Amino acid sequence: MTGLFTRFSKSKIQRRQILALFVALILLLLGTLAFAAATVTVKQIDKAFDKTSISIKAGDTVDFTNADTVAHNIMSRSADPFNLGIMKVGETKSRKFDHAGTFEVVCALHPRMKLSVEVK
Ligand SMILES: [Cu+2]
Repeated sequence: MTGLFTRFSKSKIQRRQILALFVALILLLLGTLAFAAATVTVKQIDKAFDKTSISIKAGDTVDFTNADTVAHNIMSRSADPFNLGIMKVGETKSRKFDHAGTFEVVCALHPRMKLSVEVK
């Protein structure tokens, strides 16, 4: 009876250890996903951005894809300025946003094209 109890207790402890290890692994995975930087795609179609605004986290990247029939020049004169240069049809250029704030992104060739990027 004592032997059976000991064996039962041992396996229960082992099961708890395996469960604890499993929970730790899941938490680690969730933590990694929560802190992983994301990439958001914004397309240019018909001389416009396919979104008027996006909200991202600091460290995230925006892929600007020219899905239009004309060239574009994505840039920003805001507090975190950048200029991706001329983008040919079908071309994608990326911009990583490291600083929090709201930035207006425009096209130097088409002044009506505007995108608000909120970085949290
Ligand atoms: Cu343009």
